[in-house]
Amino acid sequence: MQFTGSSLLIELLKRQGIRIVAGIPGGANLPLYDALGQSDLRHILVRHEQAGGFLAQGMARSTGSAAACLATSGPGAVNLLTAIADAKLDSVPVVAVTGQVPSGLIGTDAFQEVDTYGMSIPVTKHNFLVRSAPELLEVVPEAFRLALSGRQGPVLIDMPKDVQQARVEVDSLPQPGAADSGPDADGAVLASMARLIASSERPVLYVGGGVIASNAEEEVRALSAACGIPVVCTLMGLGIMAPDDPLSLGMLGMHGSRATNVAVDRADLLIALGVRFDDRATGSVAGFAPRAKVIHLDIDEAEIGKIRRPEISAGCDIKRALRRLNRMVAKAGRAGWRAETGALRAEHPFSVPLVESHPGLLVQRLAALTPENAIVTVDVGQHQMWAAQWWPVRRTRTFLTSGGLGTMGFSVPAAMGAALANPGTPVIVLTGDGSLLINIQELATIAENNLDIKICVFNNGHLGLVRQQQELFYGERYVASRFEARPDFAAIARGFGIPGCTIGIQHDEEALRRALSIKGPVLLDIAVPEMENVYPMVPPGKSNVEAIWSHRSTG
Ligand SMILES: Cc1ncc(C[n+]2csc(CCOP(=O)(O)OP(=O)(O)O)c2C)c(N)n1
Repeated sequence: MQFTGSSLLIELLKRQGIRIVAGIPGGANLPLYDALGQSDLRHILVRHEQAGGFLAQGMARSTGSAAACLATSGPGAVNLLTAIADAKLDSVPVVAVTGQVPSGLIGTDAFQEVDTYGMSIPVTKHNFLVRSAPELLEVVPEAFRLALSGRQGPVLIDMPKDVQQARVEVDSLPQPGAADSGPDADGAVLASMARLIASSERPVLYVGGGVIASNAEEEVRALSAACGIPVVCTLMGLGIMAPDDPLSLGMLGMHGSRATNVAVDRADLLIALGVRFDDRATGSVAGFAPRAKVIHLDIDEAEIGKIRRPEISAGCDIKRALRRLNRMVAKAGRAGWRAETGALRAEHPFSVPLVESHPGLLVQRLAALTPENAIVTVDVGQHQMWAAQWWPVRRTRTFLTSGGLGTMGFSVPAAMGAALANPGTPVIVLTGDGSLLINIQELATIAENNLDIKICVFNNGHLGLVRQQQELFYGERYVASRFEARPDFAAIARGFGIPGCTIGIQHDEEALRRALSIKGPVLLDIAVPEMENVYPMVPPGKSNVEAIWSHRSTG
């Protein structure tokens, strides 16, 4: 078979199951685009490479499959790096293909040359600089295998222009790269975990994104139900337990409820599954679950003991380990502990909104007006935390958020990926007036592809989470957190060809309902109180039980 480097790359992407690829063309990847144009791969022309990376993430996060994106050399590649770093911190399988200047010019400061390979090393799981077209036969399947295996993550393939143009004769095409099956936990280790669970009186399951990556939600619920163990989750673990499950205690950490953080504080055993003891989850590490022994299961051995030394641990595939563990554990009701955590939950829900205009109520209202199977993407800031607290996440892969890197600008392009990968599934964006502006150009992409995405802007006229920290921890010295210019987002949306509505009073339910019932994409600019804060909030350096619980109490 005759290929060029470019047509071979496209063929290999297709064999990996890639049907949609996002990007922007430029001088150094035009041969690739030429080959793309002659294939049946669907290309989404984003308006900023970062958005192409987030679009790929939206596909990968909502489906669990690897997704791909493209960028040209130099500025294109550099623009993509934020989305790649974001995928690294949240372990999202994305394969990025960048164009590079011709091999002979590498290192000469050629036009649009940057050392993409070097710059991407710290933010990728692995990266390749392809030196010849036949190498692609190994590199592409290997890139996908690496992105999907073990702890998932982004892989970058940098392709010089001459490699894209080279002609190559291929006898046979390789098998697509697939995830290796992760290691198994040792049987004796699992047996001692079962014994430790049996001897504990106040165990808590602490679950995160690793459970979702290993598709182990059912096994977690089974363990919780069999042994009467309450479950707390990280931001990345929302959806593992339905919020109305009596054993679900919700999100822990900096903005977790008092019930959740107090339950962890009282626990005598913490069963940590697919989590990395991130500082937003633990607060001060010394004060985190101080009475608890720790069991830690994670596919990434490097996470074990990184922050907290466990009593028993295994670097293994969580799903398979839990299946075996669930057969070993002694069934238990733990009526006393369940009653205690149930009472905590009843006594201390999230700080109850005191006023009708509280954005938590807006989140609930939007959820009630949105079909249950919807995928929600959120941006970064107060609205993200209100969403995490108040949106009822019933299934995994339906709440997409930039957890690790906390990248403003994530929600809109991630929603585009979710909409493209899940046709017919409603997609809703919750964003802030700050975050929206970071990738607002993507409204053009949404309009061009008529993606059915409802964008809800929580407009408080501020970089709200920054303002909140200045209020609470910097003596109300507000620096660079207030927007003096207030864009008319509804008019801007219309300028991009998307219906836009301004909703002055956020509890005007009828106006919300009308706006959300518009067919196709729509942007709702919703006024929310400017000085509202997210509570609880753990002050920097404090332990989770020292949170500021609400406007009124600090104890
Ligand atoms: C790219 C990027 N720059 C800066 C920050 C720091 N930051 C975190 S939250 C926030 C404010 C977000 O404002 P907005 O999107 O309006 O949301 P709000 O907090 O008001 O709900 C900022 C600036 C960030 N997370 N990401």
